[in-house]
Amino acid sequence: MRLHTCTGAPSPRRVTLYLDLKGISLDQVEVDLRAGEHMRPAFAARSPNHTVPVLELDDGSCIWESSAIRRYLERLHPEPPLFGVGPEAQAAVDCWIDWVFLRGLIPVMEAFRNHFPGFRDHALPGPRPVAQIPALAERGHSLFGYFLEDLEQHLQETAWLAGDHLSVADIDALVTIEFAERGIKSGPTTEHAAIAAWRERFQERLNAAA
Ligand SMILES: N[C@@H](CCC(=O)N[C@@H](CS)C(=O)NCC(=O)O)C(=O)O
Repeated sequence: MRLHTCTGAPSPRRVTLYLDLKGISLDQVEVDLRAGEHMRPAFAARSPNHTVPVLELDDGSCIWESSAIRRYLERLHPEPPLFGVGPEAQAAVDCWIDWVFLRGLIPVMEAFRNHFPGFRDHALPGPRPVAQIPALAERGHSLFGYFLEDLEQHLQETAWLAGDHLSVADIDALVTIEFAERGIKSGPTTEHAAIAAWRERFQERLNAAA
């Protein structure tokens, strides 16, 4: 089994952070997105979307969505659980995964890909041309601001996004914030004290898992 990945890109990071917290070690193959390696036929055969991450199994079949990769690995390695334990906790994790995706990750992606000239006609990943819409970049910045406000308020009441236990929803929120800090130069400020404390807790868990 090997993971096709690209260091620094947010979607692969949703998986590599998961691997770190689970203590799973996998062979990793670096895909050079800047050089367009993912657009070549060899890679296209692994992912219809031409995106990373892709988990290639030993029989050559491929799982080409970060969410699907994590769920697959969770079935193989249930401990420590990162998708919640029991129906209610699992439902809460699912709710927060979707919340982060819609309220955080998509806005940051729109702010990033609709702004930089390098993404001209490639505002969405994939093989089809997609025009940039500058207004979406602007809207992405505003929506990310709301995301931070709402996350701050939520984390004032709970240790982790979905309750008492760290889950993949926390991974996705951290990936979103790191992506925004690097990609669109926006992020939490001193006003976001609960987010800062949550990041410290997260880092402690990563240190402990290392
Ligand atoms: N929904 C996919 C999104 C994957 C995705 O967009 N990956 C980006 C890197 S973060 C990519 O491969 N981009 C290639 C491109 O923009 O052409 C997942 O979560 O796996």
